[in-house]
Amino acid sequence: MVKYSILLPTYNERENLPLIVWLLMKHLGKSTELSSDGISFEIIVIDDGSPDGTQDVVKQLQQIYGSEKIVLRPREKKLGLGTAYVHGLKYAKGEFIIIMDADLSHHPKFILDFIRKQKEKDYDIVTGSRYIDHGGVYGWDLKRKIISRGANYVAQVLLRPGASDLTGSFRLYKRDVLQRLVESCISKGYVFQMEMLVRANRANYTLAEVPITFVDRVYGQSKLGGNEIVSYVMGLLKLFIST
Ligand SMILES: Nc1nc2c(ncn2[C@@H]2O[C@H](COP(=O)(O)OP(=O)(O)O)[C@@H](O)[C@H]2O)c(=O)[nH]1
Ligand SMILES: *[C@@H]1O[C@H](CO)[C@@H](O)[C@H](O)[C@H]1NC(C)=O
Ligand SMILES: [Mg+2]
Repeated sequence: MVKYSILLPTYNERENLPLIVWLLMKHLGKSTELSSDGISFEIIVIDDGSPDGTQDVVKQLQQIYGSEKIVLRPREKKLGLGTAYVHGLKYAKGEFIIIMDADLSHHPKFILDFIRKQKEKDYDIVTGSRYIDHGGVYGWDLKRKIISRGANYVAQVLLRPGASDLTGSFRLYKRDVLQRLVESCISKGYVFQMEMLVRANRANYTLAEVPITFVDRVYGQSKLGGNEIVSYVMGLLKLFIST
């Protein structure tokens, strides 16, 4: 049976984690048209020493669901998302890897769409897109919508990446494809997600998109700030020059 490893990077997600895990069980653990007794999957939580006690919550969830299903692979301190994926990948047992945010912005119900799409043509990557039909963003103010759209538009023009949503981070990868891409990527922050797709495009990996709706987090704080925008623009230009 094909196995999927879900990588959940967390930093201060104590409130969100029980709900996201429950939703994952609800949507993947039951019988669907894809599989009569649920999808075979594991959840790998990569927590970067969250001061809010996220890891205690993970341990409680392990009591409920088992430590095979919920795997905790913590790190000492906040080291960033890119290296969190590399770290989680080391322990992943699945043939396919799903990356998603743990803050409920990415709803687990879409994972079945990713899996179904991947099977259609044995795609290397399936990426969630907010910017195709039936996709969307909820809960952002106009300013943040404009920043996100603008960032994506400029990147489309400069990089021609063959994907409509570059800065999103809800994706399914073949395990070895993710491994190779992640090793070749050097960016941080939002540029990292974009670099992954640009390099995938340059390496001719096959990619498909599924629409997702993104809902802004209710609990906790987002990492987007003024610094993020400056480093996005710098990173984008670097990619433009180097790929
Ligand atoms: N392990 C780890 N997770 C992180 C780090 N920064 C953010 N995250 C997690 O990555 C996901 C996306 O982060 P978030 O701040 O919501 O980004 P945004 O949605 O783009 O504003 C969430 O699940 C965070 O908890 C980090 O440095 N290390
Ligand atoms: C990708 O495909 C194009 C067009 O078929 C080809 O010219 C190019 O050499 C390929 N690149 C790689 C890295 O395989
Ligand atoms: Mg978020």
